[in-house]
Amino acid sequence: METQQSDALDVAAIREDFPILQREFSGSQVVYLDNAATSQTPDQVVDVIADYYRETNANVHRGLHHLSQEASIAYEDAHDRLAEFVGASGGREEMVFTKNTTESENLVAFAWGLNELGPGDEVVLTEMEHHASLVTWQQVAKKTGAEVKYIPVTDDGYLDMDAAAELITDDTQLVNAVHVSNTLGTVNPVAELGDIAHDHDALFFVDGAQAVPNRPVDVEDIGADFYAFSGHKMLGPTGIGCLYGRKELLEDMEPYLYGGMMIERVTFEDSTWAELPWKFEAGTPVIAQGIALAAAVDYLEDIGMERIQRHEEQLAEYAYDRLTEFDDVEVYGPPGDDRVGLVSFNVGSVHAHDLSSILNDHAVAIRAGDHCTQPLHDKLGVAATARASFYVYNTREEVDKLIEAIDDARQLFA
Ligand code: 7TS
Repeated sequence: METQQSDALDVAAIREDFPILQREFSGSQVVYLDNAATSQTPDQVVDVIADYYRETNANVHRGLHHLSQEASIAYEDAHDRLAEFVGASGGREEMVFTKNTTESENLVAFAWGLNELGPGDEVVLTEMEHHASLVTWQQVAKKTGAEVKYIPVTDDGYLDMDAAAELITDDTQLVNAVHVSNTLGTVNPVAELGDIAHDHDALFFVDGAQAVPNRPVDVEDIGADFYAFSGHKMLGPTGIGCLYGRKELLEDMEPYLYGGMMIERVTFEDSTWAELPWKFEAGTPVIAQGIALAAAVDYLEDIGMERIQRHEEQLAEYAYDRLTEFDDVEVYGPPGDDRVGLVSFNVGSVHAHDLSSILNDHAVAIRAGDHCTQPLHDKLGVAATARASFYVYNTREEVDKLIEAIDDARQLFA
């Protein structure tokens, strides 16, 4: 495939690291535009996983033998690397490895929320939350008698910050907001939201699943008390997520899962907990995944997060402009020059699933459905949207292929 050099990135060179992008279906090379669901993994990260299992594999924290020591050091260092990547100055003590963003959300909701919330307390979310936070806080609210409130989304896809200032009150114990919406592509003013939360002594929890992969993130500049993200959306493996938490908060919190590895001392009567972050990592942890995620971070930083952000924004703006040329295509969310690298849309009365299936005939991989934001889709008045999402290896030519395939679908359904 012809690949042009974007003014932000040398995409042709990057694509060499992703052999999966050479795959063909029915004679067409795959155009992978489902990166908001999961990203591809470069050879450099695959090699780290393979090398780990070939050369180092052992359980961590327990063994006195060489292999266990090597694995332990690499695994612990990976925590420092991830902490540094998102600006957590406390290092590994502020960086818990989980399974994914969803588990990071559950960790805070159950380890903190279940113990701290009660009747009269409020948790403020946004109408553009992913089910990972929305469903989780709903359940904890039910168990504790607390109430969940939602900051509205405006018609053009932004958070209504005036409403936020009204909704967040001294009854608010925690505000949980997506940094970047996986459906609208909106980048939320998280630092501003954090200030409002803190003015009312509420904690501020950011779901960064769609932000950490594509922009520089500094949890301390944002003022986040907790910040969650997933490895598999940022060139890392599946099965690992991260939870940044301010050290004092994590120290005060009860564990989330109990068992081996997270204890200091156990008697038949009682137990005490290991130091941070191990107190929150019960059982054999995500060793290979953690080490590989640190390698993914090296890969991303070699490219440069500002450049990745610019590349994605350029692709999204181009896709937005091309899509809005069709008068029967509705695009959701902010204008093309003010969004991250994803575009959700519908074509006339064609169901998003049918559209996705026709695009698949052209080997164009997009997502169709509610993207785990059903209440937001209710608000948009649609059951489903089609979504194209871009990453470091995508090109303008691939956006052109997307548009050609959509045009084909339009004519088929006309
Ligand atoms: N939060 C946001 C903003 C997300 O986009 C996702 C995943 C999650 C949380 C959950 O991440 P997980 O790693 O725990 O699954 N979003 C999507 C998506 O948009 N399509 O597939 C998964």
